[in-house]
Amino acid sequence: MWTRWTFLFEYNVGRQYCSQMTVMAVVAMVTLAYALNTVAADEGIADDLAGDYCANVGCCAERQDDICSAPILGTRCYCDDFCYLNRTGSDDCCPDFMSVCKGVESLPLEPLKKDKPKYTEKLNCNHGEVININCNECRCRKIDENPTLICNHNECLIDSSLLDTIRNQSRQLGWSAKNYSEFWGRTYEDGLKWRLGTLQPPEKILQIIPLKSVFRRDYLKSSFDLRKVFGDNITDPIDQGWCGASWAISTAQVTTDRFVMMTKGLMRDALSPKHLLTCNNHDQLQRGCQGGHLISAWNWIRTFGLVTDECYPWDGRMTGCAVSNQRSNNNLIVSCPRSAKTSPLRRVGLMYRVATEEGIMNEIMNWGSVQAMMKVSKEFFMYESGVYKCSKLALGSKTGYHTVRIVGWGEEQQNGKTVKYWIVSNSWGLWWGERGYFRILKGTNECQIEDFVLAAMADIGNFCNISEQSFKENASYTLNGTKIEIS
Ligand SMILES: *[C@@H]1O[C@H](CO)[C@@H](O)[C@H](O)[C@H]1NC(C)=O
Ligand SMILES: *[C@@H]1O[C@H](CO)[C@@H](O)[C@H](O)[C@H]1NC(C)=O
Ligand SMILES: *[C@@H]1O[C@H](CO)[C@@H](O)[C@H](O)[C@H]1NC(C)=O
Ligand SMILES: *[C@@H]1O[C@H](CO)[C@@H](O)[C@H](O)[C@H]1NC(C)=O
Ligand SMILES: *[C@@H]1O[C@H](CO)[C@@H](O)[C@H](O)[C@H]1NC(C)=O
Ligand SMILES: *[C@@H]1O[C@H](CO)[C@@H](O)[C@H](O)[C@H]1NC(C)=O
Ligand SMILES: CC(=O)N[C@H]1CO[C@H](CO)[C@@H](O)[C@@H]1O
Repeated sequence: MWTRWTFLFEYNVGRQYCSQMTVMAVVAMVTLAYALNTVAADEGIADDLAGDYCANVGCCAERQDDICSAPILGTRCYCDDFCYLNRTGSDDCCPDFMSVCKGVESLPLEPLKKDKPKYTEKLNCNHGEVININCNECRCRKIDENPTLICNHNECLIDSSLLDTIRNQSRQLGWSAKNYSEFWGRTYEDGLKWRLGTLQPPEKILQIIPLKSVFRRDYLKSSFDLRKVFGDNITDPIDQGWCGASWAISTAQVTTDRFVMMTKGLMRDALSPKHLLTCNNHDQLQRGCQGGHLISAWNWIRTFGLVTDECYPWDGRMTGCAVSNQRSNNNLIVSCPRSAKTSPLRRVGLMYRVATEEGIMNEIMNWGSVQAMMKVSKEFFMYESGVYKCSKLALGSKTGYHTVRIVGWGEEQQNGKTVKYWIVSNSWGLWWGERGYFRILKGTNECQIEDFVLAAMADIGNFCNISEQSFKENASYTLNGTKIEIS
């Protein structure tokens, strides 16, 4: 509900031009109808969004209560010079103010998500000049003979004022924020679309009954880090680039880690997220760089398998599937794209869900990293270091689903208190966060990170002779009340 109202609000403050109003009104109406369920979709446009404002109420030089103003979406808009000269107040001009009162030609009708022009504070500019302010393009136009900068007002991925706030409060927050040059100049919309990439699972899937793991509490240490146990054999965070592939990267990397762990480092080739990204689309549900479902990804590795990253390397791009679906040698080997080499196909068993703080810890300690879905909001993109908490700083801005890889946990002292955290690999490259990783508060389901945690056993089939003893020992899971033997 909240996000819908915010959405509405966005269009409400962006109502500068008549030409765009029609589109906005339709969007606002759809949103309203959706949110309140009260307005029939075909009843058209709300009365106060219907059209002429200043054309009806007239234009004024000064603000006078109830003159030169009109009701709009639960508030009032104005047709006086005050509405755009008073830059400290809210921007409250009527949609047709510029065209009716100032005689400025309307901008051509454009798709909504593109330009939503707005005035900025900066008034001095050279006529015709085009400059970029963060993620917005501004053009200098003459209005009343005054050169005025007219800008888009996209929400930017690096939000300067949010950055300031976090920097000022980083001691209390326990984490710090950074202006990443890779993110500067990009819109928040781009961030949500191309830097995340996990399609929200249906309710039924979210409620998969988690495995009951059997473990001894005193066996769980207060800190554990797969990177310390396996060193370089735990693969570094990959940079997904501007491709919503967190679903593929996290699944491939968790699978890799599990092979490393369960074969004690014998099978340590990084597996190919590109293989998953480009080939796991036969069911039309996966959308490549526009996101994917985790369940489908795991099923695909279970039934087909993954080649190594060396065989089909990551390049951050969606292309056609370049791995043949012809398997040879007892279904375990395929040829690599554009080379004479072959690669083994690594597979996993059935995917399962892990729940509770201790259950997740036990899982990682025994079997390797796990995959976790999380709800990401704007401030997360700016995380630099420390123990991240899903703060309320960006409340009201849109959120998106992302998938990451939990590789361990630990604790540290903050202002005299012990703070427990997860150690998590992101997929934005080594330049982001703590060398590609971040830490996040543990045990409090921050950003829903403990809600939907998935894993699968590596199918180490013909390697059982090596690690059979070690991996049979603790294989006492029960699924939905039924004991599962791992063999
Ligand atoms: C600007 O508008 C706001 C809100 O309408 C008002 O509180 C403020 O006093 C105005 N500022 C100036 C300089 O007139
Ligand atoms: C942050 O702190 C600086 C200096 O103390 C101050 O000027 C600025 O207004 C603060 N910004 C925010 C958003 O709190
Ligand atoms: C962020 O970094 C870019 C360069 O990468 C710089 O141009 C911009 O001014 C910085 N913004 C803030 C708010 O520090
Ligand atoms: C990690 O890989 C190296 C080879 O690159 C190997 O020599 C080493 O034993 C492995 N370490 C662990 C802890 O498995
Ligand atoms: C385990 O089995 C694999 C494949 O069958 C074989 O290549 C390997 O030599 C065996 N290892 C041991 C220690 O027996
Ligand atoms: C779990 O058990 C319940 C009741 O015994 C059954 O209805 C359900 O289908 C089972 N779910 C799975 C995934 O096996
Ligand atoms: C191979 C392995 O991790 N074995 C562990 C099984 O669990 C017991 C305690 O429950 C550990 O002592 C073993 O090291």
